Amino acid sequence: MEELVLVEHVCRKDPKVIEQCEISGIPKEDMHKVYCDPWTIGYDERFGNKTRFQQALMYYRPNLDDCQYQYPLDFCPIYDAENQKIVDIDIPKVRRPLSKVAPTNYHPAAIEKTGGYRNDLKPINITQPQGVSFTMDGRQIRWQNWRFHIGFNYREGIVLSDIAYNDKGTFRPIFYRLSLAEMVVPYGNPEHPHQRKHAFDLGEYGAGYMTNSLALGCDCKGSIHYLDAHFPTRSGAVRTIKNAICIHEEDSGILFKHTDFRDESVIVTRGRKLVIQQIFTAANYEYAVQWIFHQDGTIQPEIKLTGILNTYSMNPDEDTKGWGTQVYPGVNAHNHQHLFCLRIDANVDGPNNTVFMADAVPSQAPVGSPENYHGNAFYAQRTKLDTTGNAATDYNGATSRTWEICNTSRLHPYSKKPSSYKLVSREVPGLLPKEGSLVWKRAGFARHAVYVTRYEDDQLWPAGRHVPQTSGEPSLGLPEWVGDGTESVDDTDIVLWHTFGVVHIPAPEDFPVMPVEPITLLLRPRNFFTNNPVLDVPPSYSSTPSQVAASGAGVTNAADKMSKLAFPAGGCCAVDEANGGDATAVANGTNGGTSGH
Ligand code: ABN
Ligand code: CU
Repeated sequence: MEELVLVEHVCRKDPKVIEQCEISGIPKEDMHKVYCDPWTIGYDERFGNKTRFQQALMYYRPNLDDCQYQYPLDFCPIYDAENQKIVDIDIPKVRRPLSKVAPTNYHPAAIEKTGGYRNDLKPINITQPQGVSFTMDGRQIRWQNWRFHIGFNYREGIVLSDIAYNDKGTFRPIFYRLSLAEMVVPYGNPEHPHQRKHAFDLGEYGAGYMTNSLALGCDCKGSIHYLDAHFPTRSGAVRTIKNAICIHEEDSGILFKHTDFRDESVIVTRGRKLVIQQIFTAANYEYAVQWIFHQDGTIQPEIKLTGILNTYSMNPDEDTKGWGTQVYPGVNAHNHQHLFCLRIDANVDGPNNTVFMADAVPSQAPVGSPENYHGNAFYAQRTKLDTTGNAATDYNGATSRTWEICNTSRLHPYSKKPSSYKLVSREVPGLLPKEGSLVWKRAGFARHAVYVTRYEDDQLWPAGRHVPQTSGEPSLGLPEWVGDGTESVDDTDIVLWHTFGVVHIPAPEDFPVMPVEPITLLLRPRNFFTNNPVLDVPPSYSSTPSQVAASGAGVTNAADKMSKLAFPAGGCCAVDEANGGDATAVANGTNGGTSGH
């Protein structure tokens, strides 16, 4: 990151960059208004990998508080980081002068100018009057039967280790280590030099290095515990990021509920979740990485994408040819993918695990046959992924495909199926850059949704240990470890690698700053617990048929004294004519007011 900061200063003073700025319509004396986001060059065969290079994505800010991504410049200087100078400039054949369009911004002064903030929001508070329900012992946390260690490093950011669940008095191991191990953001515009835009934000920059210092009540609300992060700087000093990780609980809606339709006897139990979060800024983009733990043994990694689109300039009459979208006049936001690679170091009831792929499929027997006379039969077809080659598999939405990490030595007493954790992930686009392309070669981990390898101490980085300026020949990381595909991953110490993400075809709603887009997946216990592991969570309300018959009322164990009727007078809600409100919501004075649940 220290190296990146220098590039802008060098660009502003370089005569050839100044000349290109003048051609774009920026006078010399305005060079202080020229900005650049330096991206590591990726790989460009003209420059190779003997010297460190940055590609400088250029922008202009007419005023200090304007967002520069709305004024992209059309040329791209190449910076030699070892000699701290510009060695080349990529200049397009068709020039795109600086846009003269008025700025659009997202800061408060700009919003005030365009009509101001909406004023129909009442405060919403999260209170935990008796404090939080988790405890910390150093960096080990305990919460609702969970116990694990929260680490952090320059590259992956949050690393969770020794994850175990207390199952009726016994801590059962589930995962040895969980982390986001790599990501790649390939852009889809075929014109040179945009093929170089494919950031590996972990391996090239570091999700730890780029992590934000989080603010109470802003990045997370409620009762928060923070952990700091410490890194060496280039000079060997220590850099501390205060509040790099936040830990808090959130209400998570209904955990389970059932009403007997005969007499309306009911049980309703509310759930909560524990969130371990970091947010990192990868130049224009923000990524909020959440590790969400649920009471029922589910772990839910979730990534929230926000921040600003990477943009390029376009002329007023220019056709984006489908490779991007004009999100604001003169601003072309190129199509791209965000592909994240999770490293799941499994330890389900012990180190020896096996992965099965599960596909919901109809019976193979034809309609009218004795095995499937009515044609309705279907089942979960399980395929053992017994070698590294067989384990390289893709998502299939048509069969609701999931992957089960199993301990085949531990069968469930009822189902007779192995104790397992199931990967349920439904946002799994394939890598769109083609086989043989630069990204396909460099991001070998993204060729398939799932890989399984045998555990090795030094296999942490699926795009290779040193990612900047790798040519992809040979492909480093996962493709090397999969090898010829013959190594057994059956009933042994394994790591599952999962690549998931989104295809982002930009739209004007993503500009000038993107509302959060969440991507989520689940690691769920299956045939792991004897039965529903959250039956002992106190219900908010419970009535049995006999209680209903006796008195019509039940037992409220965990009543929420803070909840109240939205419109307590029992009449109709107030209508704010100025806001064009419609008086449709009616307070429920009888049922909501007297029944107690
Ligand atoms: N998204 C690429 C990147 C990250 C950090 C700094 C510069 C560029
Ligand atoms: Cu995006």
